[in-house]
Amino acid sequence: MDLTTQLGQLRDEGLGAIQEATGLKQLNEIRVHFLGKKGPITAALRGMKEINPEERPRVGKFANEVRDALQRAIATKQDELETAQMAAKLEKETLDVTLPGTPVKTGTAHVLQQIIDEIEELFLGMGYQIINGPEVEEEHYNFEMMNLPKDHPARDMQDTFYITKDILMRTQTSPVQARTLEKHDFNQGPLKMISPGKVYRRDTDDATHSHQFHQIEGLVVDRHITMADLKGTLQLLARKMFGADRDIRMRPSYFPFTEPSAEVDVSCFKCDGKGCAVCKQTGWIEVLGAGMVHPNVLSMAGVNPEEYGGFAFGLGPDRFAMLKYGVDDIRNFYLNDERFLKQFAWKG
Ligand code: FA5
Repeated sequence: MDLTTQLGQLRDEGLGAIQEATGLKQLNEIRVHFLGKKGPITAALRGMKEINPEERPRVGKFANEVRDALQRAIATKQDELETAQMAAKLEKETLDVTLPGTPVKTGTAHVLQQIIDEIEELFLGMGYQIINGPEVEEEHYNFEMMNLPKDHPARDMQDTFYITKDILMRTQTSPVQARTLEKHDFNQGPLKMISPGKVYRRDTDDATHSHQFHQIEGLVVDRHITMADLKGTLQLLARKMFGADRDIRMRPSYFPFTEPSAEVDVSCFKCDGKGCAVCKQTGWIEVLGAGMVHPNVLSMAGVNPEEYGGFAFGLGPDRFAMLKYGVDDIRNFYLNDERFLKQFAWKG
């Protein structure tokens, strides 16, 4: 068989195979088979030297035409197969954009965070700064700098978890007072701050006690601060949190870091002071501790108590939330039970 006939046969065979190919892999095999280095067309071309030199240009041209025809057919088929493959894929992956989506569960601020936010907002409005302190605290700041020297009996009321002999989980937010006083430059103006955060005590958990709870510390230090300033500030706080008609009263108390010290009660919002189960028939509910900053606390932090004085208070947002929303067990705040938490979602 002469070379031209052989090439013609290869072309027909190749075109037939290409036509029938059903996949890209198969098409590639066909390409390699017919056009590859070891394929029949390359072999046929190698046989050119055997033919008559006059015939060579014609046969050579024909060989090129055969190769081009096969290449074109392969390219066309490849396009066709790829389009079909894409169409099949799209068909399989069709999305129905009108189907309803899976509802996204949105969270809300925890009820305790809501209380903290409300109190922060009130004090920010009065020009206070919000200052955070460490939860893992030095005994030095938690006790000594708060005028509770080693072996002071009042330490017993605030036993806690010790990390080392000198480092503990803070029992109160009061150490932030000392840390802030040490740094404050009174030439820049008075110090007005609140400090919210978690505190820890070795209390046995019950309906009103948790071994981890929250406090918000308040501290104002300047010249000429009086107990009337403290009372006015706490009155505002009580009214913001428990209603515009609330009153407060201050009973003498003791804290090592304030002198004089007071327990602060708010008139019962349930019975308006007449006496009910919430206020245990007294008309008043105890909500926080407060007092005038003890001169020792000032001088230990490098502030001259002859020149400066101030007030401080410490409240438990957990107890505020219990009172405000009638929650009868503090442990509910820490159980992460959605049925409980969702009741406060309307605010978050
Ligand atoms: C203090 O911790 C003082 N540092 C507060 C203070 C600051 C007084 C500045 C004066 C000046 P006390 O131990 O009473 O005080 O705690 C303050 C508040 O924390 C309490 O009124 C109560 O609301 C809350 N609290 C105390 N112990 C617990 C507990 N185990 N679980 C939940 N709340 C608690």
